[in-house]
Amino acid sequence: MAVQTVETTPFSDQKPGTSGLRKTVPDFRQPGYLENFVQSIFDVLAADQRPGGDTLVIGGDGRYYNEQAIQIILRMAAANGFKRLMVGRRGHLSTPAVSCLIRRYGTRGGIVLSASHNPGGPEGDFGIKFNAPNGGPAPEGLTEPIFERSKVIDRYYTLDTADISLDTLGETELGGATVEVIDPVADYADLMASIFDLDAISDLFANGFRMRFDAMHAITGPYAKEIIERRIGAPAGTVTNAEPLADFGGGHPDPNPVHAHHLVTEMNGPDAPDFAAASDGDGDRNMILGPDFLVTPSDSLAVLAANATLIPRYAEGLAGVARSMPTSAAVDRVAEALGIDCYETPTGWKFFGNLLDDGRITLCGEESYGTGSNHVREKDGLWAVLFWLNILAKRRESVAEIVRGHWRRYGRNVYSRHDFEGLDGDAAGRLMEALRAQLGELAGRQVGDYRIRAADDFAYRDPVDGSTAEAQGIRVYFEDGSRVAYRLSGTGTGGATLRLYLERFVADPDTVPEDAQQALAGLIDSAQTLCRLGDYTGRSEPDVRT
Ligand code: VG1
Ligand code: CO
Repeated sequence: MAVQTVETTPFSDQKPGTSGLRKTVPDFRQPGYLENFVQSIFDVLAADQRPGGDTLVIGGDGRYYNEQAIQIILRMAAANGFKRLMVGRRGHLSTPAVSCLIRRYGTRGGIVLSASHNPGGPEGDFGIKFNAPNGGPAPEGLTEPIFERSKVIDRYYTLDTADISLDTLGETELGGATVEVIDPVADYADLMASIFDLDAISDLFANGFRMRFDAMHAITGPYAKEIIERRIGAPAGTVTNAEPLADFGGGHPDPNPVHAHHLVTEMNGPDAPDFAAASDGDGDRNMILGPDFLVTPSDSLAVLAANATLIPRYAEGLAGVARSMPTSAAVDRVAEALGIDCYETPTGWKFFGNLLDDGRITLCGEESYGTGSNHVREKDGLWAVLFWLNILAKRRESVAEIVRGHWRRYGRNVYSRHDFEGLDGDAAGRLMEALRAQLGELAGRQVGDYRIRAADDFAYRDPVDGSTAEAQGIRVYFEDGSRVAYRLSGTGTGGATLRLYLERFVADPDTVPEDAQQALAGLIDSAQTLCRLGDYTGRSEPDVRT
């Protein structure tokens, strides 16, 4: 089968953001758009001498355009000389499952098709991300050359062949490559069984424990059905909205109190189960709830770290932990008590990769409902849910008892993130630039009830390879130990989103209202005043509070 060389012209907008290239479906359907980006990846890999085989893992979250994109990528990968292409049945693979497969089979890497928590459909969002041989999102040392290549690309390679069926397991030849359609769930489910005490969790359910897992019609449905219902034996119906749909059933596959509101309502109702959880479009995020109780992601990371030795895989303890800059310092307090290192990294999972590879950390997480460990190199939604289930099976306390007990022991980092969406991009940029311009003069300034102690623009130097990342968000520290941070989102496809991260430490949790918005009211005012939010954006109410 002859390789075709197709002439193309570059697109100027293929710079990867926080998590790969995210654009709308119509953007991706422009002739050559997907092809240019994929060929840019392959050209950089061809020039790159890092180890890795001739095998590539390919899969996505099942959203609209998933399968068409995979057919294009399969032909291009074969034309570019890959020998083995592992694809999930129907083109389905969760992001953590791709990471698991790359590591288990030692492949050259993988391609994930997803726009994660962004809505799908013909007018919705799509995305593509390359994962390196360690299983993790490509670091900037790879994404920058890919972007540079995309600016000058003038040809791509493909085959003139029909689509191949992805519906049945097995192998098909494709122009010198073997396409292997695999069960998307099996390897991942085996990995989970090797980490957690599934028998203890089965026993919990046998004693009447009730749970709701909401897959939000995204990719985790089949994974949760297999692990929670079949292997653990939770009652049928524990996993809801389990069928992955191209438009996520019209929903917004973002597990937070706004987009998973029905779950919050159920957990506040009279017949609430003991535990509830949800995951996002591509299965790497998690939301954890108990009856009348929502666990913030920052607290969740701290609780997992403090209870890690209850889990078989982490029984020997943790090497260290890491959190992204905007994430609360709750886990820092646990690390201090355990006498282990705690790293603060820029937003985005790619920054945890070196710390995990180098054995410096075992657990890490972000405030955006992402938690993970060294078992893969992505955040992992279902893993976090199983971690909580394992803790609950061992401690036999409620979710709220565990978190309130944690606060009493370590103090509470009261936390919230406020998102202002759909802003004019220029106005949002000016707001950030104005803040940056005054960083040197902020110390000592009184803003409302709060006096500023220090402020900076977060810059990171990777302790393993020395690479640097500048301008990762503005941090403002106050005299009482509170902190606010300001960042623009790097995952959206329309307008700008300003994220305001608010954190206040209280040694005694009983001295503040349990509701974070109430406990943070004064800080919220000061944070908005300091950045002159109203002047730049005309806004004072966020679209989403998490
Ligand atoms: C958001 C989150 C960030 C996360 C990223 C990818 O990025 O804030 O913590 O790593 O999404 O998550 P941003 O730039 O919009 O703040 V996923 O689940 O979309 O891959
Ligand atoms: Co995601």
